[in-house]
Amino acid sequence: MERTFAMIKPDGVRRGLTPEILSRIARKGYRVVGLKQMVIPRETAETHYGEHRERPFFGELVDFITGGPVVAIALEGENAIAGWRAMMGATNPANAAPGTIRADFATTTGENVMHGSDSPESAERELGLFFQPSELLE
Ligand code: YYY
Ligand code: MG
Repeated sequence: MERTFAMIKPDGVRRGLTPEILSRIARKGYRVVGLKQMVIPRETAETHYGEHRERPFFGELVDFITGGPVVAIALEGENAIAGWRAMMGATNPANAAPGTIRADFATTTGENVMHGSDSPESAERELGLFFQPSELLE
């Protein structure tokens, strides 16, 4: 069993995609062990996306991700980290496989609806950044 951090970004929440995304998670069989809607504090967003700090899109990325409520989700399941990345699809929706969330619901890299941790190390770090231990199910 593995845990990963998934997040419906502000574009997805604004467009009312939360039920669709949660339904896909349920159909896949992942267990939701943490869930909350929140506006991300700027400092948390900068930490979350710290690996991109030097990239030209960093400022816009932080503006976007803090610009409205997100839904933070802790997922549990067999191979959940890679499995959730596969369900999301490629970062650029133009390259995302048909049937993935980004292919089905997004058109631009900047507003691509979902986040998912990319490794066990990221998953642990991001879950710790967004959830208190007491907010997660056993
Ligand atoms: O993990 P993932 O979200 O698929 O992509 P990352 O390479 O980690 O980039 C994080 C985030 O940054 C991406 O979802 C959109 C944004 N971004 C961008 O706006 N322009 C790029 N050229 C690359 C990434
Ligand atoms: Mg990433």
